[in-house]
Amino acid sequence: MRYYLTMTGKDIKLANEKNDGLLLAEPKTRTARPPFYKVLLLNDDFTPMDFVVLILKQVFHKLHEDAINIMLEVHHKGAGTCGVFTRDVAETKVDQVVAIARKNEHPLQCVMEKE
Ligand code: TYC
Repeated sequence: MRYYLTMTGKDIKLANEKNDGLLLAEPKTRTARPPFYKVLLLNDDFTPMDFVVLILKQVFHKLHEDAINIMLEVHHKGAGTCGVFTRDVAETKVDQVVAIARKNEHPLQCVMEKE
């Protein structure tokens, strides 16, 4: 007896000449997406505005105008999103920001948050 694997729409069936097929699997309709992480800058009273703009341009590749707007959002609201990344990239960005800030003796804080 010959068997055939058939696919009709999303159904995968094992069929033979005599029957219409046995349903083997209904594939998941949703494909899991990798988790993403938001990287946020936090406000403080000491880090110079120009330095924050520089960070946004150097680490997050923001255009000058966008960097100013994000910096002002952080300044006025307490926090602001610099970008959304996979976990490894987000961790690297956070580490880079904190390292550059400490080297320049600024208390700037940068954190990541699961989306
Ligand atoms: N609040 C700071 C100031 O007035 C500027 C600032 C903006 C600091 C954004 C941190 O993430 C920050 N100099």
